[in-house]
Amino acid sequence: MRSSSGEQPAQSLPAALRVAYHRSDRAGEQPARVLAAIRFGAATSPPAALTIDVGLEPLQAPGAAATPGAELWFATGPVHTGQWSDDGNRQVRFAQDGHYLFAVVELDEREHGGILLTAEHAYAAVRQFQQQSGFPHLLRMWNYMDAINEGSGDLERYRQFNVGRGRGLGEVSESYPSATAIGRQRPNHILQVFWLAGKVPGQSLENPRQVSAFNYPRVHGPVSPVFARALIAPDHTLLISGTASIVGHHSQHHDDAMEQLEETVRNLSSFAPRRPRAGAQGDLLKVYVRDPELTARIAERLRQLYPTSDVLFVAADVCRRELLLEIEAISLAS
Ligand code: 3EB
Repeated sequence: MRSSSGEQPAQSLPAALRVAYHRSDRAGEQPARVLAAIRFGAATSPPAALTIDVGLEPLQAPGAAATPGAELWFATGPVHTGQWSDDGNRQVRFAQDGHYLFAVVELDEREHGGILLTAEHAYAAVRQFQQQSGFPHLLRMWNYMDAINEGSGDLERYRQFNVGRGRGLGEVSESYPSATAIGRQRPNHILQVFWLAGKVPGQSLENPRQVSAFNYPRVHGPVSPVFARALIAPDHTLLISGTASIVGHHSQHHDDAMEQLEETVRNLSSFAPRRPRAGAQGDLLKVYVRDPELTARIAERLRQLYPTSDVLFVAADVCRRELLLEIEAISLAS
């Protein structure tokens, strides 16, 4: 937080983020307090201050242990929860632990007049909430929506989402958070936006192999996606945005999932020098796959490449119709 009156802000080291995938066969093994549980499909999870049910189906990777069904963000201090509504009565649910805040806004497109206005209203709520939250710095955002590739040209729903997001968020005074935007395969009319914010800013990173999304040329839509390729959180955790087979701003290897995987891995590798010197813990990877049939081959290759990572697969549509998979990653600092 910026101090306007000149007093010294506290310089204590920001608390270390702790995140893990939860498997239902390990119920009862998580004694730590959970700030936020992000649950996929009909998965169960330990009690959490904030539970976010995401309508994306987890997929079983052959040979793996039980399918992880939830992503748990553990509390780093005493937890407070609340509900807040903006001037348009849009509800934000949140939980914070003194260091970090998790929050979610879920809007029904049928009540907001389509994806563009729904995104605009959701992001207006994000902006208003953030201004008064005490956790002003957006670190990581997820956007889940229906039928992301429906519509053609500038009317494609992902592009309309981008118009609404840009309008709702308005001018931002600092760099963008890392993010994911993904399509549900079973529609429920809900635009779901959830995010991690902090008291201290992160450091956003761009990928030298890719045009920054906020500088995409007009051909990808009237308003560019506003996110950073990655962000280093205050505790040095590396949060890599949804990453796909895009070089420059062009999709590569149309219709070849395994080649897209290799390109995506090269994109992820750009951030390898920025990985914190991790302890024993491996990275967390979340893989969004358009065709669940591809899970086994992708899982096998990822096991070769990242033997110590924990990988969660979900069935989902990627924001360009030719893209068959997308991967986001977390490299924990401790
Ligand atoms: C891309 O690189 C792929 O709109 O928030 C990845 C991560 C993608 C975040 C977003 C979109 C977003 O353009 C898509």
